[in-house]
Amino acid sequence: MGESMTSITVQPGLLIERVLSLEIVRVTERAAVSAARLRGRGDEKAADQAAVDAMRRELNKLPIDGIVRIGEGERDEAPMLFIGETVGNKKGPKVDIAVDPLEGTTLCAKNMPGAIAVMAMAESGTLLNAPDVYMEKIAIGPGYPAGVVDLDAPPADNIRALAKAKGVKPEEITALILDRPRHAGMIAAVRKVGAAVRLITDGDVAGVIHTADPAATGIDIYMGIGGAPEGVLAAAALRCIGGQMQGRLILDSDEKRKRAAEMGVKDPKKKYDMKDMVRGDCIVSATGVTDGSLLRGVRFGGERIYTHTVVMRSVTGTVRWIDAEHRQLEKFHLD
Ligand code: VTB
Repeated sequence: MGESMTSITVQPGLLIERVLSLEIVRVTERAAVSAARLRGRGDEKAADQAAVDAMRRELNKLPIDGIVRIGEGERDEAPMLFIGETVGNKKGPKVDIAVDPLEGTTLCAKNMPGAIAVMAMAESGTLLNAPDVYMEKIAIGPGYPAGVVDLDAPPADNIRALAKAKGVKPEEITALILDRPRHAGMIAAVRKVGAAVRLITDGDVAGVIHTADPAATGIDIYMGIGGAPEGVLAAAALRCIGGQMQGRLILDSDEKRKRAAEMGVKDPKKKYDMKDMVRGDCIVSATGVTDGSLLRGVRFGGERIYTHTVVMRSVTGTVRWIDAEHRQLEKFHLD
């Protein structure tokens, strides 16, 4: 017939990873749906637990030999998805796992915008093993020269440098910052130089992701202090979509320094670049729990459940937005 068939060729090492980029979507979808059932009930613990259970159940079905590097807590304090727990059916590649089954538990409990279920899967041994402490963070999207902003520069200098690189006035820059008393000085400095501040009450993984597409989100820069585990997840996402991020653990007590050292942190004052936090290829998935400016929340439509997910792959930089309609509802184990 003379017709040539084209076939898909994927490098052998990347095949599993490519297939897993859909499997990982299932994991965050399940966690999001389970948490969303408990939206607005004022019970943070119950919502978080529902998301953790669902995420762990799905993760354990995946053809991976995974180890949780960023999880619900350290072994003695978290019964599930603790740091060091092995996940997956062990019949696949060795991978590092970072999870936040419900990022923004308070947002979910209060049914406020921006709660997500999020996870990252990375090449074995490539994720920063961050203890559950605070981290100073700064992040911007793609398209800027390396080092245009810096964690150690004053906020006003960073805003001015970013504005210059973007070719706009500082007045046209918007910074996203967690609304906490500890950020009062930073917020004042950003406003003084003329820029706008958008405050969020929680959810700085999504906060950092906002910087990747300023035209769509209106956010040019994320800055401030949030959780270190969230920092590693955000770095994984930005590694896929492009952008720059720096973070530094806040180890302000002997106990924290000891914990960090036990997890392999050699220099407690190290300024981590995005690529120090996520040293290899990764895939990241996030599903909306409540409606947010990045993702829509779960919709329960009687016969169907609707989810909205973004999944990204660092190897190719592909970002997929997945609107799913679920008809087989038993899979969610909702009752
Ligand atoms: C942030 C935010 C999280 O914790 O990391 C924040 O992204 C930092 O901690 O959603 P504090 O609340 O103590 O300031 C969360 O709000 C909750 O994990």
